[in-house]
Amino acid sequence: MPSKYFPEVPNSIPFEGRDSKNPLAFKFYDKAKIVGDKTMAEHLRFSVAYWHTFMGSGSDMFGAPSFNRAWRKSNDPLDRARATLEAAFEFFQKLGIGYYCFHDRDIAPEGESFAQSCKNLETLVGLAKTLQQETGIKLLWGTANLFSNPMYAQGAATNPDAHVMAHAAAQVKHAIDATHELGGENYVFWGGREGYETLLNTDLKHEQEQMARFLHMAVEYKRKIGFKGQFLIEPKPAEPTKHQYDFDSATTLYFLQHHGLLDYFKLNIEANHATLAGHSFEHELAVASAAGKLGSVDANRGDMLLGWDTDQFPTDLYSTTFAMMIILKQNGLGTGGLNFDAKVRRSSIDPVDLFYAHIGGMDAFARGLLIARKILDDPSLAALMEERYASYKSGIGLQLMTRKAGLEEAEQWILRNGNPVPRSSRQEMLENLINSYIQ
Ligand code: XLS
Ligand code: CA
Ligand code: CA
Repeated sequence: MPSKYFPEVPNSIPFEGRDSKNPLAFKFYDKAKIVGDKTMAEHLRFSVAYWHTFMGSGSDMFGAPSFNRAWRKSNDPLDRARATLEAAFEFFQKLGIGYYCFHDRDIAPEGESFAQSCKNLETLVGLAKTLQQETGIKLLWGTANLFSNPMYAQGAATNPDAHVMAHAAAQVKHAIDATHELGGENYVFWGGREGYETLLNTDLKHEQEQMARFLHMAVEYKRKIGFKGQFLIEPKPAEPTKHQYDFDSATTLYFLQHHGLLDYFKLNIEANHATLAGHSFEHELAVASAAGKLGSVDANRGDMLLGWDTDQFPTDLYSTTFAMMIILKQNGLGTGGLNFDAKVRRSSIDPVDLFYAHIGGMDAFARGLLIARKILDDPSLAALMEERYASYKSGIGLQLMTRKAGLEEAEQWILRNGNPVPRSSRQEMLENLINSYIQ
């Protein structure tokens, strides 16, 4: 593939090790390096988010676009989309990344009519398929943009107007078709505007049931066309609506279970959405994983001083380490991956900044993987955990766990054995242990 859009970047980003000072080299991500039972690339399954990296313009609520991208120049929307796709594949190849993710409206422009939008998408999907075949780069997931068009201002699946819900359904059908055609390994539902601003005009119960029906329709369609990818739901507590229905992992799991959808979905956990919900990233991962439902990750970070969805590239080693500990413990993400749903800052205006950002994110997770593996291999952490819960293995603990003891038996036992003796949680000692591995 010609070096057209990123001429300042070599054909491939090399691994040069931690002492390298080359900003266009990996210091920790060595894709073929074996960690435990898999290569780094197999563990991490990195993906680029099409919307931020190739469609992001640097505009914000206060200012005009600040990025001047060669691939966004043509006045013809379809030509612009083709150039963007070419730039994307040049970027994926040079970076050495295996996957990408898109919204339907990222890769193809919306047309005057729904039929025209579908045609545009089919055209670009055809081109993407050829580029995937030529390069071996794969689609981690596809999704539908059900939030930008003003018709979705009051929701897509949950819109009070059935006409809008029908449009959203038609659009999702087509986005699933596109994902299927490209061999997408997952399909994501992020309910951008599925929530509400005020209860004065919102029948919350009706909207939630409507959302469940919509998801059931998607499950039926998936089965019908034989799409084998994993369906994922991405929780987020707020933004753009005040109250989003998929607030966090726990809320979403309850929703899925309540509506008979749990068997068909896993969760796609985004770090910034976790912190927006008042949780840590690892808490959200742990809740999803404990339910056997951690399917994929949107790897980014928020700014704790700002609190909103800043979608920054991940750099925090504690965060990547804790995330990788959870992912390793559940033996990987299966068909999921680590998708950099992250954007360079508005002032990072050069195309090469996109490389620096991804290299940094990939290195931060590669390092997190290495550290997490060592921590999990250290028997002292597992031994402490084992010991902390050991009292449930026998005696009254075992009776409580097996429901052989109820409230009355517990009362009799306490009367015989007296009050428990407090025991230390060893938190600081454990924090020191983690620090001894962060290097
Ligand atoms: C927005 C979401 C979105 C989803 C895909 O906050 O992160 O980008 O990941 O629709
Ligand atoms: Ca996301
Ligand atoms: Ca986000």
